[in-house]
Amino acid sequence: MEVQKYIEEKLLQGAVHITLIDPSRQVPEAAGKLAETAQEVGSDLIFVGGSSGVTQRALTETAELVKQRISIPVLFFPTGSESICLNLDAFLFLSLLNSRNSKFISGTQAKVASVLKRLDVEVLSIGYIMVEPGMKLGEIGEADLVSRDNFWQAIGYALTAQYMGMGYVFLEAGNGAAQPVPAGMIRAVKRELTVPLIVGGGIRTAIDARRVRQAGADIVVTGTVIETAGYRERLRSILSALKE
Ligand code: 1GP
Repeated sequence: MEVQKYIEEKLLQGAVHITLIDPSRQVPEAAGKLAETAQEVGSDLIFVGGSSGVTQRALTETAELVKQRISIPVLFFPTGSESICLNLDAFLFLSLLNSRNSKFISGTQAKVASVLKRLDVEVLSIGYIMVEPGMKLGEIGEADLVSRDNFWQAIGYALTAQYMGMGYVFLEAGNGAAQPVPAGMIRAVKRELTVPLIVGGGIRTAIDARRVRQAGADIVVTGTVIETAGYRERLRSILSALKE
């Protein structure tokens, strides 16, 4: 099934959860195991990517081992990496709308678009918006970060994504952020949108997940939590807060 259809169907049942696996944080076998746990506890999709220092080899091997061990869709998340992975279930076609560098808005995308077309890879178009603190992802993407209290700016970028025809809006606080995107901002953005809203960065506990979901996130991404001790139980409690 197409990934987009799969997500649409999942959204009809409630919140969607995505586990982000960073190939630079563990060996490929361990990444496969993490993905298996994520699927077991109820994650709906896996993103592979999200790191600056990942080698092409680590990325490819991780992607392969993750694919082998699970049946939920695996998507390539191309932020911050020069490496690329084309053989997954879909490719996140991200445009970092608040970057100061046009390379992250459409430049790199223009270089890979025809390859994706020729390989007939499914793409999901996403308006990616970096909110403070943005962390490493914000730095690499040369983002002009949306301040945490500037709801109007977040709404402006989110509607820009929607009016440009993008399928999803993604509010990102950054990998490893101390706190998620503020609930008030999520609520304000969600009120204006008709496309699904993805929220990621800094979501570590069931309380965070519930707050983000209740504010209006349709899709919630967590990464770091799977790299910490007791991750199975932590992820399980995040999932039950999201799916309750
Ligand atoms: C993916 O950056 C997030 O959108 C993941 O962030 O590692 O803080 O969960 P965490």
